[in-house]
Amino acid sequence: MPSGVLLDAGLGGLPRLTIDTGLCAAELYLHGGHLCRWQPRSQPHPVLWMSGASRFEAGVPIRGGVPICFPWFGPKAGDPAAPVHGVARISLWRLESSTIDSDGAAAVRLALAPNDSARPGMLGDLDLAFELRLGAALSMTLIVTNRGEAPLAFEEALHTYLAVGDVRRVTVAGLGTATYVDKVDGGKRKTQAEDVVTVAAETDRLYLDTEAGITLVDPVFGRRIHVAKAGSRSSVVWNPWVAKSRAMPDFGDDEWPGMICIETANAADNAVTLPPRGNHTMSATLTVASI
Ligand code: TA6
Repeated sequence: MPSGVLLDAGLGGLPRLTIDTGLCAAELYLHGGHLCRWQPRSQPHPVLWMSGASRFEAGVPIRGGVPICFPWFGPKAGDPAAPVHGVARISLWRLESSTIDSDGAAAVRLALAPNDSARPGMLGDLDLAFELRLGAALSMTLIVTNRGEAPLAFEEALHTYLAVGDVRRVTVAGLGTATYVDKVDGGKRKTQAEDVVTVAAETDRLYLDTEAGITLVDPVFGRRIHVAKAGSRSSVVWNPWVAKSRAMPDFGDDEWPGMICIETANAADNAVTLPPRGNHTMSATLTVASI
């Protein structure tokens, strides 16, 4: 491991990569390929939110950070017993490489092959790689390759949990006029009328056919987080509010004001179909600036 990068046993004894450089501090679990912490040195507050009630156990998703939803988003169509949000976040990924680049950023590559799936056969012939660059900015790239002989379809999301001072006071810009599926209102399709999204109740929206970057303005933490993306046509905005928080055992009852999910995805109408030996890349880049 290069200096500033350590592979050790983290919470629950799960293998963890700890990154501690002049640019940022970060923690990446091989379980789920799950980034749990990224904090640039310029930021007094973590950028990624983690639940204090999260479990750290094989086969169970971690609550917070950046879960990787793959190869389906939400419940699996026609298979209610399948794990919600797919198997990537509950499978053990392999560490392929970790380096420190000339600009001081850490570059890490993880891989998940069909045989690594926590549920045999549920990745089909889809092979995954996850590349991260962690410095003053954070970039995450999910690369999917179809190793099979037939076209394969999948959904995906970088289900990013952002830490905020008070979710009732943030604004989310970049989704104006987009169509969204409102999961709090029975999946009705609506159009985002306002330029900015604000949160005043349970919010669970899957925005479709949008490639726009998203800017979260947080007056309490005094910062703006921008999420630029590529290879993604869906975005999700989520806050569970009071009742849903209480219904989730791995989410603290009073934690909901401190987080919002801004997710980079391809889901529903935007699911991706890959030809044999085809590949697809989706990436999100987070930058933080004080306001
Ligand atoms: O991305 C939003 C969402 O799909 C919500 O519907 C909510 O269920 C959330 O994900 C969390 O899902 P999880 O399976 O991690 O509890």
